[in-house]
Amino acid sequence: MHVELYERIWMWAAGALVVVFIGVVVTTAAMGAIQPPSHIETVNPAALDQHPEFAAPDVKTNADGSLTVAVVAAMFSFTPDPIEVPAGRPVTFRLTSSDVIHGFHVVGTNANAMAVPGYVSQFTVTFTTPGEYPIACHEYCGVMHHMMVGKLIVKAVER
Ligand SMILES: [Cu+2]
Repeated sequence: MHVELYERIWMWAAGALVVVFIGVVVTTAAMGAIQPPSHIETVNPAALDQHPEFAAPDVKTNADGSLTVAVVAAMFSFTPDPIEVPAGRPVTFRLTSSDVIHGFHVVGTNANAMAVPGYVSQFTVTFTTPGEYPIACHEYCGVMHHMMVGKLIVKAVER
């Protein structure tokens, strides 16, 4: 079968791009740079008030000194608010929403996730710099979206 030269060049170029893209995904995944959603945990958004963790979301200190923070986002606030954690310790956030999709971004840090009704979003971050950080909702969630701000207080650890 005869294939024009330019056609052949573009076919090989497209094939090479596919190989490069797959290589990038495999390499970064193998080196830990990609963390795809690994923990698909569902929750009934209509029954959060009876949920053992999300009925009264709060900051809990684990036996190893790390912390787990359950957060419920709802129009137009985060609970708990403010969230107080110590600096220098791993903090695992577990987020969900009771109504619509919200965002959860601790401004100035890489703590950033979506709070999706029906699902638990989990990520772990260690805050090293004490201070007060605003928590912004970054998914448009309704007329008062721009007022949906929480606060994270990172306390200096006493020595
Ligand atoms: Cu919002």
